[in-house]
Amino acid sequence: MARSPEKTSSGMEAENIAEAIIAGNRQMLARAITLVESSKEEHQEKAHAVLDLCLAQQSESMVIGITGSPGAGKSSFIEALGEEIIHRGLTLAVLCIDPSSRRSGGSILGDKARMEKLSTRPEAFIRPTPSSCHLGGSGPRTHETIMLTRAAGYDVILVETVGVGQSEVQIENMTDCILLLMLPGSGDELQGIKRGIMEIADIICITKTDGEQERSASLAQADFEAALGMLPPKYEGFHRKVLLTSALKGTGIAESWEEIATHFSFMRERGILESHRQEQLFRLLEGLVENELKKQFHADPAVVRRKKEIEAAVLSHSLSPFSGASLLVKAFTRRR
Ligand SMILES: Nc1nc2c(ncn2[C@@H]2O[C@H](COP(=O)(O)OP(=O)(O)O)[C@@H](O)[C@H]2O)c(=O)[nH]1
Ligand SMILES: [Mg+2]
Repeated sequence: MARSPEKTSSGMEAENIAEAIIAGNRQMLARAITLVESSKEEHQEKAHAVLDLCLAQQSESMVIGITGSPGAGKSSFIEALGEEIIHRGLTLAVLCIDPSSRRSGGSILGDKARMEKLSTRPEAFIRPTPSSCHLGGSGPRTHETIMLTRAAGYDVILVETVGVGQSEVQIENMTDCILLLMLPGSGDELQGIKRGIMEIADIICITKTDGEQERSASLAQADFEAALGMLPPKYEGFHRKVLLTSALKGTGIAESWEEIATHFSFMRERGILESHRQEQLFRLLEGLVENELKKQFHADPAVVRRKKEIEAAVLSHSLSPFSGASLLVKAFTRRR
């Protein structure tokens, strides 16, 4: 497709940016992600041009979500797992989209410190929390960031995210495999776990099973296994495991990687990986169209003009919500 050469702030053309990303230039990847995260329209246009050019180069990256409550030990686990991944001769990108990191401010630094070893590795690319990250997990920008990172050819992409609120669906929509990290706890504490997050997890890792926690860990393991047993299987024929890990001692980390690899083999053999990715693209397309339509609808002058009056009519029971919605949509579409 012929494109007019759109310039970035630094004057580079989309073609050159995409080429550099595909060639493995990390600075360019980081800059392209910043472009993607920018809310300026000209940056968005440029970002989309780069993304289109990167589409032909999507590598077979394993996209893995690492989710769990703040403080569950995600960043520390990623540091340990990252070392294991590199040790096995693979390259790795880490995308941190933990909204709690942004809220607590200081913990972005904390994350960097926690991934200190990993961030000095030439095999690893670390991207901390984007400034545009909103509560509820990752927005559509994460999809774009993952696409750019895949074009850069990383074997493994780890996405750190807090499993809160609506974000479960989003995590599922952009990863191939989900690890749920849980602190050792049993009985009553299990009650607090959201069913939704347990349902989407492919592997559960109980973290910090060292020191004082070592004794309660196997009890927690049995409890989590029982809890999983009560849920329908995520994939027929795949038994979801509960592993005991400690980033501090380095235990259970190699085992976690092996379980991830087993899960990917399972998905590849059954054709699930491909169909899951196809479904993700389909849902992304649908979601983006819906978002854009919503935006246009709410910004439409005719809608804005009539909205208050129709809302008031609905609230005072003089108009049904059905007729009200129909009138508003008509006000929107008649202008087109
Ligand atoms: N004892 C112990 N502490 C850990 C372990 N992993 C993380 N921590 C501590 O738990 C706290 C939260 O860890 P962090 O990785 O930032 O959790 P995140 O918020 O889920 O990313 C930090 O103080 C870590 O030092 C572990 O394996 N053992
Ligand atoms: Mg963290």
